[in-house]
Amino acid sequence: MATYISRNPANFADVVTEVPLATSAEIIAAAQAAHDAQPGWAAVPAPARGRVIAEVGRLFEANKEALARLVTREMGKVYAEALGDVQEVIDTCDFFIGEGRRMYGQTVPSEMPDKQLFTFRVPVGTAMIVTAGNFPAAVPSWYIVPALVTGNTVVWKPAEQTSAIAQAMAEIFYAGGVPRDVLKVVLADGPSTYDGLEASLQKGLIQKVGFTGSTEVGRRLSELAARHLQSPCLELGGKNPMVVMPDANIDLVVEGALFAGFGTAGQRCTSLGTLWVHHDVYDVVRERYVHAVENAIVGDPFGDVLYGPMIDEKYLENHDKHLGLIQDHQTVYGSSSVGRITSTNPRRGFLGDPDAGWFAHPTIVDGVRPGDALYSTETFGPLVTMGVFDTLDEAIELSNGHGYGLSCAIYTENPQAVWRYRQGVSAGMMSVNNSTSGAEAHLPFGGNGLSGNGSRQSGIWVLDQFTRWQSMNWDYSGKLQKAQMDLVELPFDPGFRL
Ligand code: UN1
Repeated sequence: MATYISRNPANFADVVTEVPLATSAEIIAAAQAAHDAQPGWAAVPAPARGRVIAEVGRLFEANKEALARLVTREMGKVYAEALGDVQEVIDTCDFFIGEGRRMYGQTVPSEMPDKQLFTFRVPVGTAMIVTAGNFPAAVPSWYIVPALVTGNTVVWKPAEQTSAIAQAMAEIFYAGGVPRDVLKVVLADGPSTYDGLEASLQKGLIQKVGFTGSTEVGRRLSELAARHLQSPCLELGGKNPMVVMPDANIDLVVEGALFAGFGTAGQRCTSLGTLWVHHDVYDVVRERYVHAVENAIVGDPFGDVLYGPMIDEKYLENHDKHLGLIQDHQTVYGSSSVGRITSTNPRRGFLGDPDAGWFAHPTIVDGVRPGDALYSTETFGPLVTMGVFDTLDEAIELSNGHGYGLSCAIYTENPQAVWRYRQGVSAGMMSVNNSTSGAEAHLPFGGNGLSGNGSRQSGIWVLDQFTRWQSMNWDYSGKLQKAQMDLVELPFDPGFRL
């Protein structure tokens, strides 16, 4: 039996958990159990399901610090961000508590007498949710909470790197009153997950696929779902631009770009990709940004640092690959070196023992332009590219040209620039004078183009992912009335003129 050893990425000696990995047959069995449990769960009155979400939210609140400590220990984001990750679960529960008492449908007038029309939201069935390790608490809750409150059952496949967090989360859901077959957690590798999902779709056990992760895997899962005439909920990569206009508040820019570019070691879907700076303020922004990054403290994520380790070795290897894309016309800033931080490749001010974890130097690559590999590659690590523009139209083109469209930001005091940028940018989410990351739990979250298929999570918008509209007409006239044929028309005078 294959097992996965989940280690603290800031301290390899600390084994957080060792878990058996499910085979595809076990994934199918989980899908079968969740599928069998679905009618019973849908029969629980929606307000009662809402109560369960209320209890779950309270338990996340009561366990916030304990879970956040586990998030930092197993995944490596700094503790303040880990608290935020858990807070986003609480916010999501808060938002959906009331949905059990809402889930509104409409009553609609009929075109015929003695007939009434209605619409109902019905659950899609059983969802298979596959999530990444970078937001191990918040992002799964964006799927699981609305799916459950609307009467679906869920098979959740979290990232192996965050196995202990996933198990702890599941226990909180169960303690809040979610039956065990209503939420199944499977820990598995990619190939078994794909095979298990493929077979489960084939058997009609899964009606919705949700996936947060790379564009490449999203495309494969999308193709698979489409073979079963399903439209998955996808939250994929980004190359999120931050546009700095000449009138921007430079203090805010530096602070925002530091958090957006290097928070979570750059491993957010919403992390800053390229900092596009107007040529009038280019030199000053670069100088101040480089200074801030060079002086930032990296290291122990329980300490007061900008960022901790990469999620695991695979993420660090990926980062190293991206460093290989740096071209001769570009200049590197940000640290005394690049790549892994070790005692022989040190970082000034590092907090802790660099050899014990997967830490990486922060890297700014200056001078990026369209056509460069780094212009269009999502780097998902502590690497920010910088480039210059002259006009807002050019900034819009640069923001869109790589095909991703998740998040973006503009820094300016000029409302005209804000509105023109908003209209022109293809991203699903935009910030004004704020970081590319930091979406709130009740706004639509999602992207376009290479960032997703237009599906949205969070807020009221995710309801369309986990419910389908059913319409009903009720004729109480006692005769067959034919739509579009038995017309009710009042007399009128077409020749009337004043
Ligand atoms: C993600 O990176 O997948 O907006 C989610 C943010 C967070 C969520 C990011 N609230 O950065």
